[in-house]
Amino acid sequence: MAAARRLLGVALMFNICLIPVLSVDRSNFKTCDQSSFCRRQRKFQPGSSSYRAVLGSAKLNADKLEIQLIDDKNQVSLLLEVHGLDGNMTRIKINEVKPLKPRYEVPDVLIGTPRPANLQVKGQDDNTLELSLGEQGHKLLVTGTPFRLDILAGQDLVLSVNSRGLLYFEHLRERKDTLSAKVSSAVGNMWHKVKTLFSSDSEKTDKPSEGDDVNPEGEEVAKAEESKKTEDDEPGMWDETFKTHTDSKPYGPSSVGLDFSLPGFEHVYGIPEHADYMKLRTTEGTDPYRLYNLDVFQYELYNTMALYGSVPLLLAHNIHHTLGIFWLNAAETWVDISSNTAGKTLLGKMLQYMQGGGETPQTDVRWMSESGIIDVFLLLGPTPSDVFRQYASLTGTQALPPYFSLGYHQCRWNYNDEDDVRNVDAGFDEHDLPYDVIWLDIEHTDGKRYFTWDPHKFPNPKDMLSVLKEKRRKMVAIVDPHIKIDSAYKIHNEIRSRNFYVKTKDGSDYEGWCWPGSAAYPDFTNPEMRDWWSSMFSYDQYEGSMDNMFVWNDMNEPSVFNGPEVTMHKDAVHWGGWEHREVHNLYGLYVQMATAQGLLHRSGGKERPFVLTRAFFAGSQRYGAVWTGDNAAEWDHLKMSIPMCLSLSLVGISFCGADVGGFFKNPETELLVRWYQAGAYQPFFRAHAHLDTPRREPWLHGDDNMALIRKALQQRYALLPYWYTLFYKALREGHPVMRPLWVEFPLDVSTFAMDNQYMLGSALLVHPVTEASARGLQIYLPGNGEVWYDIHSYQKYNAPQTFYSPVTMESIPVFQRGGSIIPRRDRPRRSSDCMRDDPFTLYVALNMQGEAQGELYLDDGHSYNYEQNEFLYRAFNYSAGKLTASSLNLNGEFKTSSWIERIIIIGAAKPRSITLNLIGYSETSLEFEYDQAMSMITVRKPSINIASDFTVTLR
Ligand code: NBV
Repeated sequence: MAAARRLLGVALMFNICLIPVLSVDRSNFKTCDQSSFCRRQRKFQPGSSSYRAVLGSAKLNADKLEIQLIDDKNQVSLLLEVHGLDGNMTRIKINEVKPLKPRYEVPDVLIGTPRPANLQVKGQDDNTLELSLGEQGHKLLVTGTPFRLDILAGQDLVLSVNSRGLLYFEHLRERKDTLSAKVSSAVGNMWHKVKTLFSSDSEKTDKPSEGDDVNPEGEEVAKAEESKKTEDDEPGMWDETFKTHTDSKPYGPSSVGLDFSLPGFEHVYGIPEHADYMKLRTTEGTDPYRLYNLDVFQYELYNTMALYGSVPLLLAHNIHHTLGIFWLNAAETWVDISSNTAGKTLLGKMLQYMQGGGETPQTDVRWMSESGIIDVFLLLGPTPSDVFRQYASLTGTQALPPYFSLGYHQCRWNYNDEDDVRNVDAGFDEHDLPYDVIWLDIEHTDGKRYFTWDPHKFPNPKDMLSVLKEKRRKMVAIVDPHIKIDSAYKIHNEIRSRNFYVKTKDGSDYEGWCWPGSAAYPDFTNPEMRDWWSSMFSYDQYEGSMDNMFVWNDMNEPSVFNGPEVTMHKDAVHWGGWEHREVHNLYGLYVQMATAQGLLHRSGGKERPFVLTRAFFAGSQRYGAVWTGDNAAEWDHLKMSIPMCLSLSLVGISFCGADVGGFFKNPETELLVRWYQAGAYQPFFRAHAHLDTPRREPWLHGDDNMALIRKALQQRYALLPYWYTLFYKALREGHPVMRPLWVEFPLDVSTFAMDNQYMLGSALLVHPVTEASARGLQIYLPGNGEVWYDIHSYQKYNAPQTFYSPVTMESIPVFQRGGSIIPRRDRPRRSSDCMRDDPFTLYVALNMQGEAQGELYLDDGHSYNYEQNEFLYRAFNYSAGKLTASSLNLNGEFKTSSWIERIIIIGAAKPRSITLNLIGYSETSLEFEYDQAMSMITVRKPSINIASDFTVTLR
């Protein structure tokens, strides 16, 4: 039996490595129809809600309104809570009044208890309650029968809840079928038993605490209600089989769902991860967008299938408002989108509008989750940056990356041994290519036992790391969460002896097949397990590791080769007795959280970690970077990297990238070069390739192509100060680093669906070439009365305009916005660390008013000393012929020898003289050159320390 399983595992592994045809095997993954709760909910069509809110039961205390909801079909009652939240948000929770057992509420995603804000009753009639909501004059109307909520901004209705009557709440129940009832014990007793399995003094405060044992009253109520119910059991409610796997569903149906209507909105975004356009499309006639973290082998583009990560945040934008709906639920979730304008052409919509007969465009969103409660945050904006700030106040902001991690990463599956690493590293020097990090994939371990090294291929990891360290470079090694079951493997023995593995429904350690063969899965939902895992990264535990080695978590969906949909069985049991179904989408976040903690602890809390993860959830931004998994060397995959990262950026995950070159298949040289050019302008910049692909280091494609790649790398490195400043702003304000155009131009409807070009911060517009044999491309430069400058030629463009830009293989179309100042470090170096004290060039791009502003953030790039004010945050301001530099935060102080070696002012008239005023010095005149054709001034060697306040005056 064991041998047969092993064989199956090997076969599976081979399949996974060797299938020649590149397309997903859809039959491995459920459609909505095959996921019984999705099928049940979708069958439930819009109409009048059977729920009524008993307004007479309303209890209002300062920031919370509680009302009972009754389902007139079965008399089950639910409790609705509406919370006023500080910062123009509201939270709506719906749960059973007396569930048979506690329902899961997602822990560890919110960074704290959201700050409350007052709710006040403003009016009431028989069927409606009117409340004031937030500081921006929003109103909330609660309608009794049928139950619905409406939110108004002034006179505008911006969001309605349950207006389509799709509130769906499967209350927990005893199984009626007598035969099964004999076999399975009552739900409450079962829960009690499972919990006892996990009870230990290790249980801490974030475990379910209130009412988590059998609720005797609950049983009574349930029994009484049983008689009233007319619901029939449907297939899939008490067990569900998909392919060869049966989900035993010991607690029966438990799904929840709710609809939201967005009148006036035609554009909705977010809910990654899907390999699809940035603007979400209507799912009428297709499957809903699915959020269920899965290892999808050879994923397909342009569809709504689930991928490795999930963030249940949807954004809506129109010229008046930006809103967010954050559905805090970690179970399998599906999201349906419909719209009354879908399918209508722009002309059709315009005609309708001109004839005055048009209905208001509206988007409807329906969320459906397999279990848990309804816990949803409505982020009321009203601007894009308000929504980013609101979401950040709930789930935190992007961790500030160590500076090196914004450089270029060289990866493949696998660098074979220490010599290979040394040679590749030397190749970069030999060919004058900057890079920061070389990566090791699973083959570096001793038989896929993570935290170990293959004794033959990597006998002296510390020597290897030391060589890299001397060159001021780093390494990243992979640590996956599946643990080889091997009694000679320390990590396995320790986890087993501490009882830290996820359990099967029967209480034994859950086992599955993965890279090491038979493997078990640490229960990362257990805080003690996470602490222990973190401790494994200390230098004395992780032998051969050093402080320039960082980590990569793969397969953390979790991937289980022989599990249902290549993941863990939903009836597996976690800490606190919770089923895997409840926590599935959180598992990957916890793996990255524990790993990042480990890297932090190994440095005594001093050094910033770098951890890349494949699976993620809301809040993952706090722990590091995310990549888009196993893409392919195809032009469409290159294109798709932009909307995929934009969608992630919109939901707080700014540190995103796609495998440069494509993971599967072998890119033709043109595609590889174009991918480097695009990747250089995406936040996480790493080349990666499948084990079976030919080597593709930059020097293997001929000198001309290598030169093109070198140029792309150099552009990346020159802009590192700008990238770092953007990441600092993301940390502080929650603004995405890479942004859709509409975020910067929220009134320009023509940008709302654009995802082939984007902004980096507010100053750069990037439109990478993603077509084969491109001769040119259409570029749109937005902004009424604005100007833009090509960053390579300095050519000026008036906006708004769309124009055809001819391209060569050298072209990476990037434009600096008039009105911005960008600091760059233009001297090519070996790695980012080698640039630490390099001088800056300020690129001042004037707008039509002859003005410009910019910022620079600077610190040591690796520690947390910035929290103790060891940083510089500089402001540059150009107006009326004067460039001034001052501090944006006077508390910050950081010693640096970096100086300004050049100031380039673009879009300026020729001055007669340029002088410098530095506090404490007399005025000096500066040398400059003027390029008439480009209206460009180059001020040479002003020789000012970057920390100094100064004024440069043009006369
Ligand atoms: O560890 C091997 C690969 C890795 O290179 C890739 O980046 C991951 O996304 N890993 C997946 C496992 C198997 C892929 C077929």
